[in-house]
This record gives sequence, structure tokens and C-alpha cells, in this order.
Amino acid sequence: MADYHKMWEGLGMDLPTHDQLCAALPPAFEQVFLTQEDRPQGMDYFNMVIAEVHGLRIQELLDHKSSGGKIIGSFCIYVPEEIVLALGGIMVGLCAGSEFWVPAGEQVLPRNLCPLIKAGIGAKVSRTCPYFQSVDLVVGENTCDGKKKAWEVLGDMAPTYVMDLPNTKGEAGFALFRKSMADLVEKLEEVTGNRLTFERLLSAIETVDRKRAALQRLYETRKSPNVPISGLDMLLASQVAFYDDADRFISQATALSEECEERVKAGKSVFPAGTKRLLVTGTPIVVPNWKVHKIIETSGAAVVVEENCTGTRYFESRVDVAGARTVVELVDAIAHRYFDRIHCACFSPNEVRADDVVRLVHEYGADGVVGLNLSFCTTYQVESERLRKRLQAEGIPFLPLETDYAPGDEGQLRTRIEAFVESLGR
Ligand code: BJ8
Repeated sequence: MADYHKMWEGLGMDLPTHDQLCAALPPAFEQVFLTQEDRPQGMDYFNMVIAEVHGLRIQELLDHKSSGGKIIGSFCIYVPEEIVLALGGIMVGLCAGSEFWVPAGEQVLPRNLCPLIKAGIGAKVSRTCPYFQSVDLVVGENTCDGKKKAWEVLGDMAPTYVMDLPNTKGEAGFALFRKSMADLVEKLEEVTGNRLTFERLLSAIETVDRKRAALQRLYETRKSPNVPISGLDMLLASQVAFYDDADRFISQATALSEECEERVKAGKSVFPAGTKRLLVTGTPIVVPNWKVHKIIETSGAAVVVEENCTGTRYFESRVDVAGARTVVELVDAIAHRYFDRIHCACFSPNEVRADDVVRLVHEYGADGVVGLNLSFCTTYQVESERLRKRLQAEGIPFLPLETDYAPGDEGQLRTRIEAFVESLGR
């Protein structure tokens, strides 16, 4: 990585602490990713993105700001990136997956809170995340209790707007969701200084849908009995989708898909024949949280699909624009896509998520399911019991896990995962 200290200084970052973070990432990345054998060549691009995650991409965001564009940060896939894009903005995911940021988060938040929230807020408190330092607005949302209260804390440090989300999926819930979407449009128009037009919104919908289709195409290759790409590499590519320029991501993901499709045709797999195939479901797995995928894939199993917000929930459905003639109708179509098709445990009931897990087990030929939930995520942990019962009824083996970003429980996790994988072979 080139020397970006001047740029980081201009963003008001704590340079000595940030230097520590920059020094820790490359060896961790090398140990997790570069020790894998036979990675697709197309992963070189994604390696580069991570190497430059606080450099090149930040420079691009700042160039965008210099030419009048705005940067919008988000912590949830219910925040519609199509609208940000249509208003000339760039949306970046601010969810943080590093233990590095947790202590700073604990300065202002209780310790018994989900690490995703603590790390996210800690990144801002410690001034060591150039994305957070670059954003013109953070769009939070009323999903889980931890996040909805964290926005109050964050509001003292960064411009923050909260989408008021419902917690049930009926008609009344949709009415509230649609209203929240309209309110967000108004707020984003104010921040960006632009008006939403039909043509720009339609074009943004097409771009974001192409990004989702590119991820879907890549995931499709994992359905093959010969798995052409590891779960770890796929996770990395999915994580990059939340930061990268959309068009560049689409072209790189498409090239990677083509390579994986060739591998499938040639019967080439990155795992030995007979490797057990696992579906991972639960809370989002955000960069640089690679912990459980790494343990699974060095314990004799392969992750072939992720049912979570950094996996299928993010890309599986498209916006249905058929018949839409006005901006309001397009916004409605977006609202339907997000509300009807994203099944988060913050909604109750949420049986449709279990339907998705069962469907995906069959589509991807998974031998078992790992329920991966972050510590103190009450909604997903409570929902885990319903999911367990449903999978038991379907005859699908299930391993519920709860963990955070710290390495302390890796040995224990490995023991449980190895025993689970072994049980699948019996
Ligand atoms: S749509 S899953 S991205 S809210 S922060 S709920 S892990 S305690 S992130 Fe999420 Fe949107 Fe739902 Fe998806 Fe639990 Fe932690 Fe809360 Fe979390």
C-alpha cells in the first residue's frame, strides 16, 4: 500500500493507533487466505481491494466528495443503496468485524452488547476508520435494541439519521416501511442537494440489481458437487461488495464467476472429494471477521452457502419495476423488495427465514447447517431454537454457535465443529 498518511491526517484520524491496525491486517489476511491452495486467479483483485481497503478506495471516495458527491454510511441491508446511488451518492457499509475496535466501543457502550455494534461505534470513537471519517451521513435503523440505542450515542459524534422500521411483516408493517422509505428519500435529497428522478432511480436500480445478479452467479457455482471456490474466498468477495465501486465489482465478480464455471466444467474442486458441505446461517459476517469460516474449512468441511445479510439475503431478490411509471412507484417497488424479501430476526414472526434455510440446504446440497450468531444478539439467539426444531423436523443436522470477534474461543469452536463434521459422516 502506498503512503496515505497525509490523506488520513486530513480525515482527522488517530494516526499512531491506525498504524497499529494497518500493521495487524496483512499478516492476519495472509494467514487466513494466502495459506489456501488452488485459489481462483480472480481472487487477486479481491486481495488487492483488502490490501488497499483504507487507501485507494478512500481516495476514490474523497475524489467523489471533491466533485460534490456525498458518502452515506449504513449498518443494515434494509437501507436502500439504489436511492443513495440515484442521488449521486456512494453508500458504504460501516459494520465492523474487528476485535481491534471493540475496546473503544466499550468506552461508550455496555460490554454485554453485540460485537458488531461495539466495533462499529468503536471505529468512530477511536477515529481509526477512514470510511467513518469520510461519511456525510450515517443512516441507522430501528432493528435490534442495541443498534437503535447506539444511534443516540453515535449521534453525538457523527451526523446520524435513523430509519424507523417496523417489526412485523403485515400490512401495517409495510405502511410504516413505505413511509420510512419516503422520509429517507427526503432526507437524502436534502443531504445530497439532488432530486430523485425516474430515469436516475431506474438506472440505479438496474446497477444494484446487476451487482446482486453477479453475486448470485458466483454463488450458483458453489452448488456444484465440485466446489470451485472456498467459502472463505466467497465470503471475502461478498464483503467487498459493500465497499467497492458497483460497476468495477460487477466486472470483477463476473470474471471470477467465469473462472469458477470453467472449474466446474473441468470437474475441479478446491476441496477433496467427499468433503462435507455446510450452510452457515445467522448474523452478518462483516470484514475482517473470517474466524468461523476459517475454522470450518480447516476442520474437514466446506462452506457452500451463507443465509445471512452478507450472503443470500443481500442478493437473492431483485426490484420488480414492471409497471412503475413514476418515482413514487419505483420507490414502492424498492420498498417491496426490501420488506418482502429480507428476513431478519428483528421481525416477528420470522418463519420465512427457516423456509429459506431449508430451501438453500437442498439447492446447495448441504449436509448440515451451522447457526452462527454473534454474542448478545438476542433476536437471532432466540430464533435459533425455532430454527433448530424446524431443521430437526426436516432431518437436517444443526450446530448452533455463539461467538464474538476475539480469538479466545477458537479452540472450543474447533472442537465442536470437528465433532459436528464427524457426526455428518456417520
Ligand atoms: S437486516 S441482521 S443487517 S439488522 S447488530 S441484529 S448481530 S445484535 S446486524 Fe442486521 Fe439489518 Fe437484520 Fe441484517 Fe444482532 Fe448485532 Fe443487532 Fe445485528
